[in-house]
Amino acid sequence: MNDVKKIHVLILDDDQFTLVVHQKLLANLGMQNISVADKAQQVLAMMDSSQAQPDLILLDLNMPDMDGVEFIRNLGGREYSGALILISGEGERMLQTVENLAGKHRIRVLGHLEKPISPLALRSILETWSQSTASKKSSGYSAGYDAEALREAINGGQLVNYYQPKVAVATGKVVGAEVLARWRHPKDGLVFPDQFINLAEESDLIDELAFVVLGQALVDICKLRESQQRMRVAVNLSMDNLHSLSFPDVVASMVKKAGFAAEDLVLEITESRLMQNYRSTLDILARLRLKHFMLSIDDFGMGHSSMAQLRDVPFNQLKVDQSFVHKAYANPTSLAIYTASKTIARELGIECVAEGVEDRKDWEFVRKTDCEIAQGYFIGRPMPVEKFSEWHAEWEKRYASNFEDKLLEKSDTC
Ligand code: G
Ligand code: G
Ligand code: MN
Repeated sequence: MNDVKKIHVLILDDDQFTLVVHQKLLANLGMQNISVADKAQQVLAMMDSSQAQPDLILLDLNMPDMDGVEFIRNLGGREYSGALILISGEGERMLQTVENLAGKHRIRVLGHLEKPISPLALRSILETWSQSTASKKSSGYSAGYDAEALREAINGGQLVNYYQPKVAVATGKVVGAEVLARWRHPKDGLVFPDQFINLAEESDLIDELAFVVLGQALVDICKLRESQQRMRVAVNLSMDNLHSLSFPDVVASMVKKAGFAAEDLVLEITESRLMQNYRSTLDILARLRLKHFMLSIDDFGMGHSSMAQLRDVPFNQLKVDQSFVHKAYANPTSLAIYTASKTIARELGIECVAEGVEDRKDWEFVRKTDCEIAQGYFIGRPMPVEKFSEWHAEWEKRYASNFEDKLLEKSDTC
């Protein structure tokens, strides 16, 4: 993508005039390898006969023969590995639904644009694409690890904890950090959790992983507290951690040994699939709460992280999923869900955390809407423990100056 001229872009639209206009627009952005088609079938036939796929398709959703949704389904069947930009005159919610659907087919959607498309908006989508392909390359991970390699990594100290700060919105005070596990792979560099958490769950390694992460977190946070004020630490748990009835006792003994207060450990629980054994999961969660650990419902509003969970489990913190926070000020659907989640937390008398506070506008939004705690790239990215104190000092300066100084840009790179 760095060489814009070489990217093969295909414009698919049943309207001839739109084809001409969009072709011109892309040419103005420096693109030289552009093809056009007015029928989806034509594109699929071309892909089948030449075995070649465009790098990017600008896809009109409303087409009389095969519509955009059907076309995406067919692309999914052909394991299309390029990207899509959705174009339509339909409203935002429809575009988002289709964007989601494409994700289910493992097709990357760079964004969506309403007709007539604005050259500026198109350029900004393309720029973000080029940046993200560049950063993917530099992280250099390769998918498909096996359980043995992961077991070695867990036992051999290859897992490292990264810490993402959480701050009180009203005062800017740092209240804690969430631990996000990383695998420092000897060959592939830093590997992210989406590459190994599922594997750990499937190969019965998730308990070992959780204990290593928690053990390291207790050591790191105790060290940090020597130089800073009291801080909570939040550890992510998988539902698969909650089937062994002795789990709360193991956690309690680790925390006690570290001289850590139970109420300073937050356990963030996400449920990506339906609970297998609801009775023992509830037993474990209830006992964790009895021992005064904080229980946080993570990614609230997504998957099975639902109202029923909130009713059944004694959670005392709710984390609104980032998809309802980032840019919520500009999206009426997200805004409605964010506001309702905040109301639920308030009615239940539990803390509310907004995740995904990615830029200054998101920060202003959570401040205006009185959310208690915020977390996101605008405040700080996940970082190794050695970086935390430096980040903290910088954050205090940024906050004190109301983010007017140049340090603002720095938050994107730490
Ligand atoms: O770290 P990233 O920034 O990519 O996190 C991706 C997801 O991985 C998050 O949703 C988080 O809940 C999950 N995750 C990160 N660390 C851990 C961990 O130690 N245990 C479990 N179960 N999930 C984790
Ligand atoms: O456990 P949970 O699903 O909440 O994990 C948080 C995930 O969100 C991690 O992968 C973390 O790196 C990511 N994240 C944290 N802050 C931001 C943000 O401001 N923007 C985006 N896009 N992702 C974020
Ligand atoms: Mn989390």
